[in-house]
Amino acid sequence: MKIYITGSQGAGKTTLFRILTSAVEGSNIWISEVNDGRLNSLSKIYPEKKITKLKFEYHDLPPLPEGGKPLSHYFDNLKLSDLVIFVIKNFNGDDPFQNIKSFEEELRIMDLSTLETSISNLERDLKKAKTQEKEREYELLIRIKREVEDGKPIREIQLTSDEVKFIRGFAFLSFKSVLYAINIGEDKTEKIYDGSLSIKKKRLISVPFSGKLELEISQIEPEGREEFMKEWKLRDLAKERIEIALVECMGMITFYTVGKDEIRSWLIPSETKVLKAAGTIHSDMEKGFIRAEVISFEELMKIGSLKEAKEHGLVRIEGKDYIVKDGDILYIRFTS
Ligand SMILES: Nc1nc2c(ncn2[C@@H]2O[C@H](COP(=O)(O)OP(=O)(O)O)[C@@H](O)[C@H]2O)c(=O)[nH]1
Ligand SMILES: [Mg+2]
Repeated sequence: MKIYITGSQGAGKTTLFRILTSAVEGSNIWISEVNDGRLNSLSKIYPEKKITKLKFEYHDLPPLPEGGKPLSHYFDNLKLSDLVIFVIKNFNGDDPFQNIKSFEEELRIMDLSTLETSISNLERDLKKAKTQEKEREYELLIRIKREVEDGKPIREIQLTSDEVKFIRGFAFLSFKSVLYAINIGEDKTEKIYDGSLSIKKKRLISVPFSGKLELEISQIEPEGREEFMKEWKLRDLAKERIEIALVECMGMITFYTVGKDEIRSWLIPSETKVLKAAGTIHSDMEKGFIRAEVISFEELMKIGSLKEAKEHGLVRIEGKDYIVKDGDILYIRFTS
């Protein structure tokens, strides 16, 4: 997963980049392991097994060009990401909702220009030779353009899976997942938890954080953190809070495998069938799939071990069409 961090000068991009990674001073790209609390709990049950965490690649981008400088080059670069984090400086009184509105509008303006070019290219093609396929594409782009003009980001437009496949090639910006990270500075940390700054829409999420303070806390040894967190009324770590939101913002869920010597987390799109999930572990598991043995993370924690869970009949047997839930622990039976 490539995650690009953008925003205006001084918003706290580099501060956030350093909260999310252990990047050395001066670097602006870093691959960082995701801190998953559930994975840590599983490793307490199986201390002898190796843990394999998810990894995200973070890019600390230069600030957005300001003062009427051309933006298209900068935005073209954003197209290469899987998700964009837009950092908002809220600690000088900026209205975060206004900031979100402006950036969303910028994304739509860029898409409109892509749409206009693509539509006129298609018109030219259609004049030369009409095909049903080209006509359908043309109709689709016209429909999308109308909705974008009406102020809708492409991620909110109703599209069939075939339509989604077709538009992927355009890398539309308002189709991307965007996480708005609102830097509240030293303002009351209650604002992180009271929901007043939290938005949750389809592939658009906002998460408050306190840049300077939470960077300092992330740099304290784990044993000493609790005291500071209590003092500042922080219930979680910014890295974990934001990573959970990132996964949700991408429309993904996490499942786990507990193997002979490894505990591992995996990302899949929500609403994925277990057959496909098996395929993300290994293509042989999808090909030779027999059944899945499933238990939720909460149930496993309650009973304490997989062995006990099996004895109590808490491990369910599921067929290939089972829809994997966030937090499921899967064991795939397959023939090779
Ligand atoms: N007071 C205060 N300053 C902050 C906070 N977060 C970042 N800063 C400061 O704002 C300045 C710009 O932050 P930086 O992360 O480099 O912003 P960037 O330009 O977006 O990369 C730095 O001096 C930071 O120390 C915060 O929560 N409170
Ligand atoms: Mg910076």
